[in-house]
Amino acid sequence: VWEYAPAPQDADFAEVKEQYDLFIGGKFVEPSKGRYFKSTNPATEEEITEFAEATQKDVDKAVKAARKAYEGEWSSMSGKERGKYLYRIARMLQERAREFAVLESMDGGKPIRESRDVDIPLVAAYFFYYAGWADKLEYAFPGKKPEPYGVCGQIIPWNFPLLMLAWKIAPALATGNTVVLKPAETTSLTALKFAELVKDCGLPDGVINIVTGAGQTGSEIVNHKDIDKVAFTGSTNVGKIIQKSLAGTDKKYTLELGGKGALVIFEDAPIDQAVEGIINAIYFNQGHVCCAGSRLLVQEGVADKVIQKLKDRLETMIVGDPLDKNTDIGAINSKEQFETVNKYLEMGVDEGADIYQAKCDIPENGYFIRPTLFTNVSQSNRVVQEEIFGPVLTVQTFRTADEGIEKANNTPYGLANGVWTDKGSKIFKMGSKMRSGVVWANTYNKFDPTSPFGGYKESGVGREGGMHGLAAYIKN
Ligand code: TXE
Repeated sequence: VWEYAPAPQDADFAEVKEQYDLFIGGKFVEPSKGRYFKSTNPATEEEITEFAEATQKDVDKAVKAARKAYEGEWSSMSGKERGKYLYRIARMLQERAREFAVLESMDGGKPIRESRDVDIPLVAAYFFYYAGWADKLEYAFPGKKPEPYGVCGQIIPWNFPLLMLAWKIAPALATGNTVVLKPAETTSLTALKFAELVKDCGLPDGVINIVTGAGQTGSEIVNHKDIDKVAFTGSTNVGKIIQKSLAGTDKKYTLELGGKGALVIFEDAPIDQAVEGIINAIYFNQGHVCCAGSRLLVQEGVADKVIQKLKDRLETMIVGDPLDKNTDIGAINSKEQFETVNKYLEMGVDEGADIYQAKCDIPENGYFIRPTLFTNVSQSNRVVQEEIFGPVLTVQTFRTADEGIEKANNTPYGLANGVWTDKGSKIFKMGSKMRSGVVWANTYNKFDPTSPFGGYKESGVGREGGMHGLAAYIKN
């Protein structure tokens, strides 16, 4: 739980309109072709609302609005003034935290306990953090004249909708850029609610533009000639497409892509604490986490004990209604992702793994998957190598630290890993030898605005968060 004291709530309910337009130049405008697409609640399969489908023409309009804002009032504004807007956004988010949390859970399927205690408080925290940098850029980058890129195109995924928006928008604005952001098609609701908040906060028109749509809209943003920088979070496949299309242009880019994090549990680890760590690492947000710890590597001497404790713990987990405060695992984000995860469950069995699923009840409707373990897997199995992005953990054993390191590093990804041990020396060894942007020790999935985050290998290019995240929005 983030330590900022929550501000008083002024929204007791979460209002959802029947239809949402695009947010361009400070106004809500209809999409040029008049097309909208439906958005459903993955826990009930009921339609929630409709979002506008932005075409090339709409993206162009948004980029022009962002350019106009960049060349107008925004670029001549002092850092201190820009910071004031970011502080204001952060405060307004806190005031409406409950409403945002409910909408995030309805639209995306994550348990309300997580959106209330993790997502939304962190969203505010990132805005506060970058607000603080806005008037201190010359101290952050001594000897430089920190200049923004101009207009940034930002494309975000569906696993942490509002948090990814904050990771993108807060540092871009702190450094004086303007943005055109596209939320994911299954989770655009809180981005549009955020647009309403932006309108209320008096930010100059065009500094933030939100366009909705599917991959095609994203591609129009990436390839628009007047975009100076692209920031993308999503699948490694799409990241590669974006990287290829930017090759040969002078656009800058950061890519936050997939992962297949390893949890290395040594025999000297506090076992009960490690089991809780594993639960948090893989079942948080239904496993829709790019840095999820989806591969357990447990030292042979304690393997049976850890696996048994893990199975017992799975039986206590509650899978179901995301809006129920007791729920541990909510709904899989979309029908498509539900099918993907189920495909991997079948694949694991076909590859010869033993499957263990908690025996808990799950609702009849909606996209729910019981927490799952695969034991008896080998390193080359696709369920060990590929990002499943669901509540599915593979279990392997190792004997020596070097074998643990070798297995941890043996996937195409390198975003995050974790280590559990009583020995500081092992933490240092694993921290320096495991090839990933983050290595957590005796904990997992801990986020803080001051810490940089990003991947090695196919997990991405560049860093977000902290001063690194600020540097990603200024010219070298
Ligand atoms: O992601 P996409 P998908 C992984 C995860 C998941 C898989 C598929 O393994 O199972 O990806 O998810 C936009 N040009 N992750 O297909 O397509 C899209 O509209 C520009 C991991 O939903 O990458 C959305 O806004 N943009 C990941 C965003 O990209 C394009 C988070 C992400 O969608 C585009 C999400 C294009 N050609 C999925 N095509 C993580 N690492 O956090 C799509 N988009």
